Amino acid sequence: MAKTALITGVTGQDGSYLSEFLLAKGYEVHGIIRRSSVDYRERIAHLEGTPHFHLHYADMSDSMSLVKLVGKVMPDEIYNLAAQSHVQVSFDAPEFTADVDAVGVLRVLEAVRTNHLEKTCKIYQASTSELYGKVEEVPQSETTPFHPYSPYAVAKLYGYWIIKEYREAYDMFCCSGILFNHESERRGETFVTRKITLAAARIAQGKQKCLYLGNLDSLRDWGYAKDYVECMWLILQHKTPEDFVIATGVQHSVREFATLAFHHAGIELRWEGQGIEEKGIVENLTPTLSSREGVKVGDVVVAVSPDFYRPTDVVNLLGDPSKAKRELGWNPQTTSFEQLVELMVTHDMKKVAADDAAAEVRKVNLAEFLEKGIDK
Ligand code: NAP
Ligand code: F7E
Repeated sequence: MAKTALITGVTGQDGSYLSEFLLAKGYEVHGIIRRSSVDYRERIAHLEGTPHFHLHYADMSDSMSLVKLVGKVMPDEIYNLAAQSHVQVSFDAPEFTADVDAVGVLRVLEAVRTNHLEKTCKIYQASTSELYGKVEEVPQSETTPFHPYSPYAVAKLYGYWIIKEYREAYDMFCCSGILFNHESERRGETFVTRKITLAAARIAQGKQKCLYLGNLDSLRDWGYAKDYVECMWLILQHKTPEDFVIATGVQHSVREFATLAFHHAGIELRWEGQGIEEKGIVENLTPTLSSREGVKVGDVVVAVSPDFYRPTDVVNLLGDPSKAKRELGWNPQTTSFEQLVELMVTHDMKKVAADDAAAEVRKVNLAEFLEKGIDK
């Protein structure tokens, strides 16, 4: 019989890839959506209306909605991906972040117990490398001590421990995947990688002058989200409920990401200055770009702004994926850093060009509208 999965955070980057992955495996997939003034859900629009994919209104801050939904769907597996997932935003909205990212996990666990599903329903919790925060060792593994360094990380630490507690107290199959940063063409546009790939595409196409970033020295272990959702599933298929670090084991700086992204957009950068004064300057352009209006050799296309510095920042993340490799048979190198950057830039070059085409159509429509005076 087909298994039934319930995904919280189905509209997010990971939720959309996980839905595709589970549908391909023959699952009946249910996802939680919350009321928004905008009805279009970009990442899952292509799945809506297809058989075996079902959406329900609920909210991580509303226990009753979760209890009722779990009772209705009776899932074999729950993937708890819903979160206020932006670290910088967690400094601006710490209480909301705690409610959704910490207490929300407890609400899911209690919804399962209230419906007496604790012996049949497995739960995956979206934990994070941010738990290591102000790191106490490099690389970080399942045994590295935690030192959370943002309201987001502190909330996620509660989620990690409450999952462990329910596993031991009630013998539930619930586990945390401690995932390091994973990116994609569907990554939110204010996370640093996507901010860079979109800006590189816009600058290359003469639509933006300069990209402003924060800490260029920050180091991350960046993987591809599509590869990582497979691990979420593998963790729940493992014979015993355990926590796993999911990472590539390769580290790069924000500056290196930007250099490579601009390269794929046709712009070679050189870096000058230090700290807040550092600049990314155009050293060279590919021949197709040099004929374009806008960007030219010598332009400053990357600058540092204090607006993007955090009160406390996590600056040295590097994961050790040995356990996942050994026990789940997962390959952390499926998509390399170089391939990841290239695929994101290729996607965004097309997106920026298509957005322009769409804007042109809107302009024509607007011109027609004004000419015909439709509202008069
Ligand atoms: P994302 O794109 O920001 O998606 C977050 C999802 O949570 C969205 O579907 C969002 O719904 C939903 N959500 C937020 N608040 C909610 C609420 N109150 N009730 C119901 N749903 C709510 O995040 P992601 O990158 O896919 O990450 C998935 C999970 O993994 C998150 O828990 C994140 O913290 C964690 N994580 C991510 C990474 C990474 O590098 N991507 C690494 C480690 C851990 P809306 O669309 O309505 O906003
Ligand atoms: O920042 C630095 C910033 O916002 C990465 C979430 O998915 O991964 C993500 O959290 C680094 C930080 O991701 C800018 O200071 C420099 O050191 O892309 P990010 P994050 O904070 O690592 C973890 C694993 C999660 O769990 C989270 O849910 O880049 N940085 N300049 C910048 N960051 C941003 N956003 N914008 C900048 O302009």
